[in-house]
Amino acid sequence: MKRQKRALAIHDISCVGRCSLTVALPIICAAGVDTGVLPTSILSTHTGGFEGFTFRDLTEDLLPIADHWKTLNLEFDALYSGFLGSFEQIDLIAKIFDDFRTEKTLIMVDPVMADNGQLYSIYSPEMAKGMAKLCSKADIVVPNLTEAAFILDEPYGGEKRTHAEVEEILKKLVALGPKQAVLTGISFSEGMLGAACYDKESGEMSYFDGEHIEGYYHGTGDVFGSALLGGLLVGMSLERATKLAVDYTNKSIVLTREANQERRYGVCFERALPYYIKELGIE
Ligand code: PXL
Repeated sequence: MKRQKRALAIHDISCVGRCSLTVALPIICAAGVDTGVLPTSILSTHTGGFEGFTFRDLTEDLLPIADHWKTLNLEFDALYSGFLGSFEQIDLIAKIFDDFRTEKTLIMVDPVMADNGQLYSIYSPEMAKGMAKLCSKADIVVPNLTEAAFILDEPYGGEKRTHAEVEEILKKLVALGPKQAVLTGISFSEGMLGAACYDKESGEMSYFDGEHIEGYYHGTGDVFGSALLGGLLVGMSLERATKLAVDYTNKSIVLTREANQERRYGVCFERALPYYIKELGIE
């Protein structure tokens, strides 16, 4: 049997509402990867649709946890960051990337901070500058169109885009430092929604989409990013992993619609896991 890979997921724990770690952990594990967690904060629910959520910032815990791992000589095949608990965490996570980076480590940054043209309620515009810095340290970045606009300090132009516009955004993203970029939430044609990926070295750009299901489904960026990472860690190409992440996220949304479930509770990604595992080709 092949050596089992180990990943570290650096996101918040939103106790209810299926996003961040409650999504990343099961999906990356489903790819057969030993997945550790570094929680950036703990919230009773995510911030997108519930009144009165609690929020505990874990900024002070990040380095002591990572320092303990250093004493164990722990190594990771992937470091995957998402929603951060404070502005200060950007520099701390950049340091953790430096401390745990080896030849084999894939560093993936999802600059979780905004959607639909707007920053999430707990973030200020300075977060965008910091996230751009963190993205420069990554091997691969996975923003949605809104986050890409904030990172590149450009106006958000909506989800309907031409291939030429998307190409320009992807090229600007890799110019920040990463080798690869995947842009999500793009609509190239009426009724469709998907993602585009770009590899700086090969110059290859690919686009994948599926039926655009109306309404805002929470946590889908985390489902997408986690599925993408799982695919990359089992050895899929960027194109194959992006296509699988698009299809898996889409299936999860379709199942949520069929179950007639409240969208703020996230998507039924669990029910699409058998499909994901089958497509990964792992036994
Ligand atoms: O899915 C992104 C996300 C993660 N974590 C928290 C959030 C959000 C989006 O709103 O509020 C706490």
